[in-house]
Amino acid sequence: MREVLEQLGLSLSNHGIYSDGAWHQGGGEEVISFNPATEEPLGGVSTGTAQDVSQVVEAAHRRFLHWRMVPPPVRGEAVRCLGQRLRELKKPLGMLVTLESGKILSEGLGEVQEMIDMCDFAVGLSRQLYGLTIASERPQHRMFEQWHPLGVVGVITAFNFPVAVWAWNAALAVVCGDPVVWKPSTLSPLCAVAVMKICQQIERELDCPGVFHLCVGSGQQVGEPLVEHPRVALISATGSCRMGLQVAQCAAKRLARTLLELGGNNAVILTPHANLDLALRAVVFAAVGTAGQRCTTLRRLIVHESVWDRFVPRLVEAYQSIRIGDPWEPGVLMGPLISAQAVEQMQSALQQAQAQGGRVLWGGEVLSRPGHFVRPALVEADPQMSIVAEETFAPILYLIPYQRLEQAIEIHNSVPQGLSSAIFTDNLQEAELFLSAQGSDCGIANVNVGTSGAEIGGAFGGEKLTGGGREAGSDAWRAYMRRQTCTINWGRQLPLAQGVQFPLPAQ
Ligand code: UN1
Repeated sequence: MREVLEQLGLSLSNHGIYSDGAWHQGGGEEVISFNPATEEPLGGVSTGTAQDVSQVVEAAHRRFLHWRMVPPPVRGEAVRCLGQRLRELKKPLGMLVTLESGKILSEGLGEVQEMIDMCDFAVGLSRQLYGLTIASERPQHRMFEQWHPLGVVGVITAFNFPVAVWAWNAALAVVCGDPVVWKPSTLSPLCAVAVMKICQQIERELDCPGVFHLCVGSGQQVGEPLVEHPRVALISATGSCRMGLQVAQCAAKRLARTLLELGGNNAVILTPHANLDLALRAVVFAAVGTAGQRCTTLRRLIVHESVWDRFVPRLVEAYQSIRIGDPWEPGVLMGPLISAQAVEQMQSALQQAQAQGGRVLWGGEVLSRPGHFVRPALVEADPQMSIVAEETFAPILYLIPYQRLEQAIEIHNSVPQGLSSAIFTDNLQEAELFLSAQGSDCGIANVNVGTSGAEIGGAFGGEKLTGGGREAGSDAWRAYMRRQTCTINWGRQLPLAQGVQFPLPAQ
């Protein structure tokens, strides 16, 4: 463990503020990061205050005034170097993700790969920040759109993807001309410090200090001042719906832009035409992967009553075979939850489910060993149960029977969140209905692919209480730029749009 930390330039006590190419202590208290699998401390990180946030944002803004004029492909070079360094450090950084977040090593490495993919994508994009050319209705006029850098981007991330979600935002923002100020979760501050040490090297090599910034601290001490700061043009926040509502309200006071990626309550519909072998593997990965702590985690399985008896016993058997333990051990598929509080929340949700008429088919117990370990739970449920409409950030899968596909879709869409969704079927009509405008109401809708594990090439995000933001691939970059519509008159007349006449009296 110590070698991993050393390889990444971390010590037992680290500065949590990085700004203008230098590390600072900040005025807040130190947070200690714990390994959720052992409850042992991994290291401490100092935190910032509102005053530190202000200084960091001002520094980022000063850099913005210069960075916005650097040609995008040259800005892309910083991201290309970041991707290169991440390739070299994939193993130790993946291991640190595992140590700090508790996800299994393959997923820790996958998360670093997601950063690398995002860097590659953004480098290509640095030559493709295209604007439209528009046909003008006026003679000898040319109309077009161009995209300019927006300003400082504040990025608030959660513990469950302690590095990848920052990369979704940072890789795009930097290419788009926006310096980034990162507020990571205080549950995974070491990952953020490690990433920022890599950024520091790149800023030195390319002589561009001030592009990447970090300010570790709580929501109240660092998050709120960041969202309130008038120089922060865009706040990209990932976390609970509750947190997102606060961010949105606070940002709305100064009409700042937000990009919100909040809670999910993702479902799979399993039809009579599903390939059950395929579905079984997909369901278990989506429900149990990352110990049920992804925003894309499968939380509701809506099963046709004709397949219930063939599928559910196999699912219980698969759950029984899942190895739970130290996430760095080969063969382990499920690590711990992030904290004792997460374990309590899971227990409380299971109690509520039972009180509301749900039946626990398997699992849910807390394991008596150090670390926050639980057994994943399968609960037979009714869609009317209020707990089913909530996102509990833990491995609880509610199983709900249905008779008609239209009814399944109604159940599917009946929750307040709208992130990810999937149908398992080999029937074309069923698949297309699910993807149609009267099908899934989510930002992500899959056929024969689970709800989690999206590639970065697509735009990522969801509707309703999930917040409506889109990050990562496709045209998500547009959120990090401002659009300018330009009209040039290259003639010697002044024709007005819509045929309006406005003759001045002869002079
Ligand atoms: C999250 O949990 O906040 O699609 C992000 C997925 C991952 C990203 C999850 N690529 O599951």
